[in-house]
Amino acid sequence: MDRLDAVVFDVDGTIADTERHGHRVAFNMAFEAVGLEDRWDEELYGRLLAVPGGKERLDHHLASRGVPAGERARIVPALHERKNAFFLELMREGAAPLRPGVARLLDELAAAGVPVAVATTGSRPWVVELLGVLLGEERRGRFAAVVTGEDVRRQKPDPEVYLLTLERLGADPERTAAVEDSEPGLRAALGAGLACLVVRNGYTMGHDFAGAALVVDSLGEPGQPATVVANPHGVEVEPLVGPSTLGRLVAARRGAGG
Ligand code: XBP
Ligand code: MG
Repeated sequence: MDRLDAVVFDVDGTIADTERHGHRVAFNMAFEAVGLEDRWDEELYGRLLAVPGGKERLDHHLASRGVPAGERARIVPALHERKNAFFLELMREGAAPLRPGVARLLDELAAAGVPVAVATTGSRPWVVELLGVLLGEERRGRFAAVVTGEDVRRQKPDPEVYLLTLERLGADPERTAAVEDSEPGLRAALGAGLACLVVRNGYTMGHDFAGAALVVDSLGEPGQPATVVANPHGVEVEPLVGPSTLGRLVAARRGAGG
């Protein structure tokens, strides 16, 4: 297998499809809990996802309907905390299960001795908890680094979260792969020099994934192979995307001088 220093996983939309029935519903529950009339339907939330960070998304939305900055500064932090609590409740109830192939890939990477990490815009109060809810304590313990939106000054598409993750891993970006779901996530990974595998989802289907080393609709599970959407390096893709495919992506990107 081509050498892999590490694989860095995004969370929202990648490990689980958390946005549509997780975060979005939790934001609406928080609005209701504090007596606000706002509700984000699936279409509006899809547009609001262009704003990285839940607090920033709330501030952007409230500003768009004329809430003064001072009032926003007063209500957004508490509103976001309420959302995070509702979000974890929803996820514990199974609102957004693990995406196909995530647990399998993590287990295969562990068996191959490849370190893994998380780099997410999401907030630490729920990220670490959610990894345990979705993956179990043993798999959660395998992440050598969990870097969240609180740990950086600039959110994706800025590469800061990936640069910090590489630093904590002591990994060579040219031998590290990222697994992402969205264009901002892809841009952040590319900006830090990683080869990026994109696993599209309903909200990111139409994003521009130029620069991705491979785009699939799923990592693949037995009986449900990965569907390749774009394979610019023409690498051999296992029907169940595993460490070998990721190693080939990293080698191909290095060979292409990307
Ligand atoms: C996705 C995000 C996050 C979530 C909401 O992060 O942009 O803001 O939508 O989580 P990623 P917070 O895909 O990088 O995991 O409310 O905690 O920001
Ligand atoms: Mg994401």
